[in-house]
Amino acid sequence: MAVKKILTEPNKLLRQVSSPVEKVSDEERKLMDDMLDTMYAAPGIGLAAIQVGVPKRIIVMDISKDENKKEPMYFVNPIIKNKNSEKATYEEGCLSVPNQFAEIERPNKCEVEYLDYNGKKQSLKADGLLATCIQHEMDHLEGILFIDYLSKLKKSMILKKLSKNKSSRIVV
Ligand code: GNR
Ligand code: NI
Repeated sequence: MAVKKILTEPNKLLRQVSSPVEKVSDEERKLMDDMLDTMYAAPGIGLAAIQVGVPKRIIVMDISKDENKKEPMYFVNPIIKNKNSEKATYEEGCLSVPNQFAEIERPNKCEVEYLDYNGKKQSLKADGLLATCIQHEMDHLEGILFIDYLSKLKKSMILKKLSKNKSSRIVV
């Protein structure tokens, strides 16, 4: 178990498309354990492997509200089967875009197929925050960040702030 460094924009790795996992083995389980530690330490409700620099299609999440009752979820090679045409808007943030938040509209429900911690095939119907978070994390697997959905102006303002903070080592 280890807390890893989370990559932040601007970083080319965050734009890389992640590769499918061939087999869920101990190496992947170790990565998922470390990702979960990293996510809880941040703290955040989801994390994609690329955010710790590993370009594999692996996501961990925990959207439980009770800090004392952990409900970790693991998704390997997730595929969205169905997206609802109805939309929902959430204020999103991202550990790779620190301290920046924006309202993002996405399908309000989705169905996802994936392999679990043990490599077993699973499917899940998600709505609410779970649906939003899964879609946010799956975007990471394609090298997409939530700021990509904003207007050019809003996006460039956020990127400017981030580069400034990075170069002067100030974290606001
Ligand atoms: O911790 C996180 N919170 C969050 C809130 C609204 C929508 C998406 C998220 S995911 C984010 C953690 C993160 O960056 N995952 O990639
Ligand atoms: Ni994110």
